Amino acid sequence: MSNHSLTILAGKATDRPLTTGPRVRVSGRHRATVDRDGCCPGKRSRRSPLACISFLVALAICGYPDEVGATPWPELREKGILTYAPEVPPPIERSEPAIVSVHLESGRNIVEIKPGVKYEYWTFNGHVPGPMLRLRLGDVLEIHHTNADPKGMPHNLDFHAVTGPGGGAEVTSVTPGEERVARFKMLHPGLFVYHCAAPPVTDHIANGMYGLILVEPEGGLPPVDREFYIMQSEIYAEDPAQAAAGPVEDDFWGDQGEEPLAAGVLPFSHQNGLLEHPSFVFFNGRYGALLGDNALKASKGDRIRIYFGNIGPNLISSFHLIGEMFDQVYREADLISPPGRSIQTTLVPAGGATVVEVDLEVPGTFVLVDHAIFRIEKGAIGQLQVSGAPEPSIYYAVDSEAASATSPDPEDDRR
Ligand SMILES: [Cu+2]
Repeated sequence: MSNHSLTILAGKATDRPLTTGPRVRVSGRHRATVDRDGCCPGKRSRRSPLACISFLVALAICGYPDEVGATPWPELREKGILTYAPEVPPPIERSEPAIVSVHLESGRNIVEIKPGVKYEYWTFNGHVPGPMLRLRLGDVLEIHHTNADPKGMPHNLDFHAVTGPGGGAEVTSVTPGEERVARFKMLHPGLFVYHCAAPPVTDHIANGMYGLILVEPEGGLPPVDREFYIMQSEIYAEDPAQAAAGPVEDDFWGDQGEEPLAAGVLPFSHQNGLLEHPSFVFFNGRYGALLGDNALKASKGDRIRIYFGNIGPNLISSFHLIGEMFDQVYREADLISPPGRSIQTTLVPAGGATVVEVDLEVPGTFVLVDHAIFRIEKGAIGQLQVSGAPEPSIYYAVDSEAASATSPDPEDDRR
């Protein structure tokens, strides 16, 4: 007895006819139909030939045994702790590998992403970013994936921590009402992104379906005082002027033909994604998620660790903490090699992550940014509030009288 799955890949034509299997309905942009002759007929009559040819197409009939009798699964079994940004699951105390069971549900949620601006996110467990998972090298992630998408769209899970086709996407694809369960052994330590990879993967990522999974190395990570989860992302919304001018012709898909949204909800723009022209760049899914009352909080003397992911979908992040150096940077979230030290700004690729540690010697408010600095005006800004007594030996404002008494005449410097 085996299951079968259909995989549709965007951007590449196949010379193989789709001769196996029944007529299949897929999400591809987002209601296209693929049938036995390999065409994409029907709904998208206005789709450009380029899009029709290049959309899709590989049909993979894969057998996955229902039982893997001889597989030596870990004897320990536990329920994974899921947390939502900026919270991080606690360090793993056990030294033996375990089967870690986690339930993720795909869905939608209309969120006020900026005061007065609403956006319909596609979500895992109702949140953007999705929950953070924490395992240890050698653990087996047992993922239970269900789908509650009210618009009937299939979704799946591509974990960058998973070794195997699609990072698990092939065996976790579900339509509403279904549940699929898969087990993946963690072979590499690191901090990894996960995302939905259902076609078109561009839209599923851009609309919010992503999160982080940490796989601790053997022996765990050094203890720190506080840990935080931050995810950078872009939103590609339709410009109001574009919307007023009528339907947008998309360079790839032709007529976008998006489903209507509730009044006051900002429409997604695939075309602006193609142009790499984001409307917003956020930390943790919305403007102000890390500002004011939502700022990260720590105390003078703490060592903090930030798990920072960048899902893109297009931009590379220049992650920087104003007024501090990263004492340690696990570059590109490599938790095996010795970390870099005393680094001001670190690059985080789209679909990548980093882990940084900072010793907080001085109190005050520190600002997190993508140092591609115009992006702060698009939302890529947060705060870290550090409490504690002043530390004048490190940071001290010398008043003007004292300065004149103790410093050389400033005019000297101008001669
Ligand atoms: Cu999806």
